[in-house]
Amino acid sequence: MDERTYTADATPDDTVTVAGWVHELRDLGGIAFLIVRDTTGKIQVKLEKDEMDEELVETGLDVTRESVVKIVGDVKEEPRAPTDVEIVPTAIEVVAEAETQLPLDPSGKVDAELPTRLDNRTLDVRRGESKAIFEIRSTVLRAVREAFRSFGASEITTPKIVATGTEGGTELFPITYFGEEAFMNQSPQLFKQLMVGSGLERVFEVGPIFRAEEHNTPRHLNEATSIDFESAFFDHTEAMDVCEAIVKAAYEAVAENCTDELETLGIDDFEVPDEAFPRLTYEEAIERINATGELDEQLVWGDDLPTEGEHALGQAVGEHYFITDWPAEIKPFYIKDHDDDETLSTGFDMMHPRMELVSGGQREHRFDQLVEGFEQQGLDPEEFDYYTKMFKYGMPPHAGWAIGGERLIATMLGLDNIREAVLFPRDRQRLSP
Ligand code: AMO
Repeated sequence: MDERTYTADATPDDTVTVAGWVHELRDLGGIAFLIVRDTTGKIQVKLEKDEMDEELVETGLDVTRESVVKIVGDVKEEPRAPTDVEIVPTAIEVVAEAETQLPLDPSGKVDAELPTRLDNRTLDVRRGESKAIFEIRSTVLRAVREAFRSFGASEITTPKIVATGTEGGTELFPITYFGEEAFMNQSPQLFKQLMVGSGLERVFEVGPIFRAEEHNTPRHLNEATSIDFESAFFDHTEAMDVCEAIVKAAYEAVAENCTDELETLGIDDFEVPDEAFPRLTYEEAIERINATGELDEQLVWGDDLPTEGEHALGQAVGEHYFITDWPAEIKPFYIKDHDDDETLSTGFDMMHPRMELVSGGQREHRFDQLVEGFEQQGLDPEEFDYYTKMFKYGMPPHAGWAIGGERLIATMLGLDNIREAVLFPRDRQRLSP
C-alpha cells in the first residue's frame, strides 16, 4: 500500500495516510470522532460537520464499525485526544465495509463466550487482550529458538505423517496414506533421537503434535505445539539444566519485550523465575503429597501423581519444579533406567502447580536394551526397525525433553484455558475453523 503510516507513528504537522479498522464512532453533535485502529494502536480522526467537505463528513459518519478505512489527513496536536494527537482528514476511503451485525464486539465492551470467540478468531484477535496473548506467544517462540541456538542446537523439522506411534497406541489419529494406514505423529521423539546420532548432535523442533486423547479439559488439546530438545552426550541432569534455562529465557523475553501486552492483560506482577527450579525425586514427591493430607487415599510407589496432588505439591514447592527418579515401569521404553538401580528411571517431569509442562529423560542408547524395552511395552520392535537399526551404527548417549508450548504460555499468563493460547484449537468439539 502506498506510503502507509502506522497510527503510533503519526507525528504532529505531518500529512499521513493511515489504514485500519473503525474501532468506534463518537458523534457529539457538531463534531464527531472516528477512532481508527491498526496493529500499533488507535488514533482519533476529527469530523467537523459544518466546516468540512460534506461528502467527506458523510462518509465518516456512515461507515460501519470494523470496516477497513484509509484516511488521508494532517496530524495535529490535541491534548484532549487519547493519544494527544488527532487527524484532520482530507479524504476517507472505505476499503472494505463490515456488516452492521458482528458476531462479537472487538472493542471488548460486550463479553463473548469462548466458543463464539474461537468461531470468529479474526474478530477476536482484533481485541486487545486476545492480540496480546498471540504477540506474547510469538515472542516466546522467538525467544526459545534464540536460546536453543545459544546452546548450539540446530532447528529441525520432522514428519507429522508416520507409520507408527510412540507415546501409546490408543492415542493415535489414523489417516489413509495412499491406501495404507498411517498416523498423525504424537511426538518427534524417535526422529529427534535419530538426529543426535547424526552429525547435528544437538537439535530442537517447534512443531505440532497430535494426540487422540478423549480428555476434554482446560489443559488438553488434540493438536498441540511441542517444543522439543535432544542432545548427544547429555545425561538427564544436563537436559534439565537446559530445560530450566529455556523456560527462563521465555519469561525474560516476555518481561523485556511485552510490557504493553502484559499491561493489556492486567498482569502487573509478572515475575521472571530467578531461583533454581527445585528437583524432587518421585519418592520425595509422594511423601510430600501424602503429608499435605489433601488426598483421600495415600499414594504408594508406582502410582501416577494425581492432579490434586501435583497442585498441592506446587503450592508447597514453588511455581516450577522437577520430579526425577520415577519408577521405571511408568516411564516409556525409550527412557533409560539408572545404571545402579533398574527400578528407577532417569525420566523427569517439570511441573507447574496447574499442570505438567515438560517430560524428558536420558534415553536408552544400547541396542539390546532398547529392543527389550519395546517388547516390554507391548510394541513390535520390527515396526520400528527404521529407528532401532540406527542404534547399531554408533548411537551416543543422549537426553532431551519436550515442553507443551500452549501450557507454557497458559501458565505464564495465568490463562484459565489452554485454548486461549492457540489460535484455532483442535478438541473433541472443534475441527473447524
Ligand atoms: P509427553 O507426552 O509428556 O512427552 O508430552 C510433552 C509435553 O507436551 C505437552 N502435551 C500436551 N499439551 C496439550 N495437550 C495435550 N494433549 C498434550 N500432550 C502433551 C505437555 C507435556 O508435558 N516424547 C516425550 C517428550 C520427551 O521425552 O522428550 C513426550 O511427548 O506439556
